[in-house]
Amino acid sequence: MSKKNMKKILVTGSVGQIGSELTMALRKKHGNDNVLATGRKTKPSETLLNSGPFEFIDIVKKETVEKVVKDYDIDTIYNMAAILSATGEEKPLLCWDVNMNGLYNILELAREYEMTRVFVPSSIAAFGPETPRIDTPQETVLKPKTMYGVTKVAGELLADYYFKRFNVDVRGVRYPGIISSETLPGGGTTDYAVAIYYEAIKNKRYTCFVKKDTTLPMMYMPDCIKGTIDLMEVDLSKLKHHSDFNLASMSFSAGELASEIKKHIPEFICDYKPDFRQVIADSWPQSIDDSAARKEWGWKPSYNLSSMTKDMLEKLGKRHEEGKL
Ligand code: AKB
Repeated sequence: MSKKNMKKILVTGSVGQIGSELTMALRKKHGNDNVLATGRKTKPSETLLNSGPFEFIDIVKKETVEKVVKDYDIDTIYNMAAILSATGEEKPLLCWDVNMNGLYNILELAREYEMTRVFVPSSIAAFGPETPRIDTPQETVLKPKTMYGVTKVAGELLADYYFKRFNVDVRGVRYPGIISSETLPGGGTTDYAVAIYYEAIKNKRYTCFVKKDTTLPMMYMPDCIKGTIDLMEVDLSKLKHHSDFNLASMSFSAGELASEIKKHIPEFICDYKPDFRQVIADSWPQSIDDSAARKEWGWKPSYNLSSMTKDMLEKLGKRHEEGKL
């Protein structure tokens, strides 16, 4: 590949749940030195540090992002830095600042430096209690009741505005809850669906913070990474939507998840003590219609609850045996 065609990618939030695995996947694909991992405060893992460049930036402070954009000649950004739903309810102003002012800085830099492409994640949190909860359509009511959801709807609109008004090729999906074995999520409502696996392996017990019959759309990390990169690589002419693709994989209740884990660890016990996150979960859809993503860029997930659970328990079980969990 000639230098001119070589992508120089910046990942914000690379120390986070999705960012950490996305960075490694992009490094594998585009070469370690071509993918700059960045974070705000949290110490990056050895894997991230040893495999390519890392810098501390703060997306709310535009000059810190601009410096690395210039230094590394960045032409593509995956903006994975965000405050999630539960933390967003505890710190709504911080949530607005990072998710909106941070996003604005990213989009402005993409415009000013004429970047090739930007990825901006949205979420099922863009929906609210007035949205149809089963098979939620692509075009539907967007009246979220959380600050996180408000920033996701406004973020989708802002990103699409940058596409139409300034020709910045911004793309994004509405992620469901993401389940992964490498980096724990932080501050989300769907975090229980990850914590339950860790606790099942470590203590054979978990107290879940949503009710047993709470059903939400979820996805396993390998599908999440594949979908994210596939959308970023598809030819622009194929896309009718840009920053707001519904994306689905599987839906299950907290009780069904616990039963699936019990098939592998029969002594596992899960009890339920709903807290403030129950209200958030109840305002989100149970299942999603992702036919636009399937049609426009060929989205097709591979994992279901059973294959994901087998893989999660194998991976976490191995790390536990090695004393690394
Ligand atoms: C959260 O729970 O806040 C996130 C999300 C669904 O966007 N995982």
